[in-house]
Amino acid sequence: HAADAHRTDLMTITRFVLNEQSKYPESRGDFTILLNHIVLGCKFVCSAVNKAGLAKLIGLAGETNVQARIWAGEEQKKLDVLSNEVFIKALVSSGRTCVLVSEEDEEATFVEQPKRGRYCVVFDPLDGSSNIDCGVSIGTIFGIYMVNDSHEPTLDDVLQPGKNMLAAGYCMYGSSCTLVLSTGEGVNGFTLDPSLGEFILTHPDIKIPKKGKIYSVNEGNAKNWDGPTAKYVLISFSRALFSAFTSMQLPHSFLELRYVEKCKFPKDGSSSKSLRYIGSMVADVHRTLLYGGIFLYPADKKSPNGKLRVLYEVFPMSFLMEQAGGQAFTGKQRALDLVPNKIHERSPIFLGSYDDVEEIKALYAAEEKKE
Ligand code: P6P
Repeated sequence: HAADAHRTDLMTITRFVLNEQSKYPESRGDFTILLNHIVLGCKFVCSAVNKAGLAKLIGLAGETNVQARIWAGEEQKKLDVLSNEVFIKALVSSGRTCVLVSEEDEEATFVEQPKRGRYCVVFDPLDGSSNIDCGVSIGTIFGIYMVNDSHEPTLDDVLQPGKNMLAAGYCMYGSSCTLVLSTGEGVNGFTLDPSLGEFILTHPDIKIPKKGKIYSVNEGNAKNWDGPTAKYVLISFSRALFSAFTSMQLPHSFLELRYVEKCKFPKDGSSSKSLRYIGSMVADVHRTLLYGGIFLYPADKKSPNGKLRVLYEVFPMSFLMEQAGGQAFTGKQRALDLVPNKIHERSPIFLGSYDDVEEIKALYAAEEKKE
């Protein structure tokens, strides 16, 4: 009967959040309604992303029917534009939002009465969309703030530090559609069951391993990295070369003791890290969350603030990492303490397993001491 109970006791994302919200007697169910509209957007995008792949196939086969033509590209809006429209409409129609910030829109959207609610949502409707054509997983990333004063919402309601977020999550569109969410009480993963059209709890209480064996960074940017990152990743390369040709270990005093851990040659002789980099943040972060390790998008000479956006990439992923027992660092401070001045501001980010991020923090601290 236990197995049957498991099969018939469907823990959908709505039911899960209702259970969580029931701990707050004052909650009026608004958050659950808001979340349901975000979930609706994710279901639409999941379907559209899958069709886009299929439509390309149909398109290639010279299919002339209207539906295929729409999807194959002639009339099809770019998927990220389409996804953005769907999320904006879903969030406004929820009647629970007042300020919306999207990666796709230069300006914030202020929701007019009578549809105005208490929540501010910052989101990237389709992050990594350049990867659609090669079938790499992409995703929607979102964060939710409570408005300071629902009568006069302003940009200040979204220019808050990430630690003020009430909830954050992402939905990854890959071989399956997985929604990972935290409302501030841990991290849970839900997988879309297409036959039910429901997200079912499949990854309860996700905890990131304390230390991992994977580092995830675009090493192609290495020539432009600043000191600590380059040393963290590249100095080990010279050790590798030296050791390979001389079968000796370089004396650590030569390489400055502070650069203790290396991605490729940890000092303590433990196994080296592997490099895994997909170039789609949701996919790289999801693997880091489940397997452990560190994801880095450092500042570099070309982009002094890194590439990733604070509000709807750095903050939600940092929120999830902390909730799962990991941490997130900008090179200067805890990522969630950052106070953005502009809605599309960027920041360097190092996030993942607690111990791995500690290593990069030590490198930056050492660099600071030298200055
Ligand atoms: P790069 C995708 O374009 C994205 O915004 C993130 O999803 C991803 O982590 C990053 O950029 C990849 O950037 O410079 O390595 O191609």
